Amino acid sequence: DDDDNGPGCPGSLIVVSNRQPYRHEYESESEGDDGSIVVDEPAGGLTAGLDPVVQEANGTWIAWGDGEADFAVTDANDCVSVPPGEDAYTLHRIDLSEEAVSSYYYGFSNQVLWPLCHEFPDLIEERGDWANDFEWYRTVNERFADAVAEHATAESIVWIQDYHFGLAPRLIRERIPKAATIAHFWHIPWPTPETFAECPVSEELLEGLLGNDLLGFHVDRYARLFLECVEQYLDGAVVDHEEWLVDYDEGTTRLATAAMGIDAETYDEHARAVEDPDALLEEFGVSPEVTLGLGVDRLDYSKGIPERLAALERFFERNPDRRGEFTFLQKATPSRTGIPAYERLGDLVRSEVTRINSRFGTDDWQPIVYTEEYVPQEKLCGLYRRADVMVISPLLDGMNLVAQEFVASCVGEGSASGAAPGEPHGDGVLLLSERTGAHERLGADAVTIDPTDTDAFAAELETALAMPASERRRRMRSMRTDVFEADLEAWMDSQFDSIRRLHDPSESNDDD
Ligand code: ADQ
Repeated sequence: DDDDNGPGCPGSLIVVSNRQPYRHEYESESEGDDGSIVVDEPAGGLTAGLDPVVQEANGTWIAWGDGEADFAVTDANDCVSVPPGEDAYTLHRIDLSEEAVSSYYYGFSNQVLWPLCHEFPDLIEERGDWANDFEWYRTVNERFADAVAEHATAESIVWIQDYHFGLAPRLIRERIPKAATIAHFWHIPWPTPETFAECPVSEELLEGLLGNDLLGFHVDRYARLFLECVEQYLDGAVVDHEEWLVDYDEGTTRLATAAMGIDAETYDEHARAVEDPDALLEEFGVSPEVTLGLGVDRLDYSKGIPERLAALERFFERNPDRRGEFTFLQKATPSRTGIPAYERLGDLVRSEVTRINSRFGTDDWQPIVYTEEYVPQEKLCGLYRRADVMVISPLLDGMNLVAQEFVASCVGEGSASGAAPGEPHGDGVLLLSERTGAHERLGADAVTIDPTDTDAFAAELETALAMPASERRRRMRSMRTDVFEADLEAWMDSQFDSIRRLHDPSESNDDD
């Protein structure tokens, strides 16, 4: 790649995220080791994508330092140089007590803000003790802001990731030179004003976020909802709905949308490297003969997994000829375990799978094969490649990267290399919920579903399976063009462009 076109950061970069890019662990003693340290590298997604950018910028990354060996390898200031041996940038780890994690992360972040932004306000009430959670959330945001202040100069660009840091922008603003830039990307949806009324700390949250110079969302809709919420819930804020600007407390926050992408080439390459996708199926006990439906999600109530199971049941009711012929493989990763809503969801999903399988299953065929096993990325790409239909049915999802991963992995036969959308490609069909950010990008070529309309959902599954090969291929080619063009690097570039324009509005690319 040409350096000039890469996502170069226009300043000295300080990334703030909950998750850290490198995790140091003691090697397990069963391997006969006496405590030497091994390092987990960024596994995928955002951390893996940002890591080279921070390396190139010789920047700083501030994150929660989970992992047992973290503090054995950091200096007195909790900093360590990464990647190991290369020392390209500073990783500053924030050590959090168990109580802090339980309240800031499991409590306020994931039992107040997550359900709020995904339109499940009833779950906030279930948490009950949000006031204590919020105190910890503020404390942790302060500690991150203190850490930023240790590194920031007037040239710094502080780039904050996600909903774990809603208060941090203002706290950082109070602590660092005025000329430094603070930008933030909110990876999940923004709720409607009606739902936002259920936010127990609406004013403080909005004030916190308006400490940013730039606030990014995946799609325009979330940015507009944010502006509406500011207008309704924050006295003294002046909202410019045309220019997407908010003036508040002597500062101005600009909103921008940038739909996050994936490292499409890597998925394409992994998928091409799989020698025999059918053999993968056998590992899961699925006959290589079947027509394959696939679901891949974190076990989260926002992902619409029970709704998907209901649609599958309806599909098998209506299509007896598909019994024995079509199998749905659902890969689910337990997530945020211990939170009651997540435990209930896991129980419900497992019992529904069992019930549907006992209703339709035979000695040598199960309609749904469900696994919570860890599947490495290379194999996941093989499953995406083999899938005849990929089902993505969230009730609400900021973007949904799995949809893009499926498309990038949908490679065809007979091509050894060459990751590009036009290379021989497969003809899997994407069933995609209209309530995902990804739908704004892929909706025209995916088969659109409303996850709550069971009959229509089941009918769309039939449509997908009956679609002529030529149409499947045309749709896939078009989706691949989007996924390869608007990839992870383009997403970062777009953020950095927006930052450049904050300082010099003439540095504008194609404005929309
Ligand atoms: P998530 O809610 O985690 O992310 P998503 O974007 O689909 O949702 O997935 C994140 C990553 O996890 C993907 O790389 C995917 O491959 C991996 N993953 C998910 N389930 C898996 C499984 N069962 N096995 C293996 N890997 C799995 C949040 C927001 C999204 C937004 C992203 C990025 O909720 O809307 O797209 O952040 O902004």
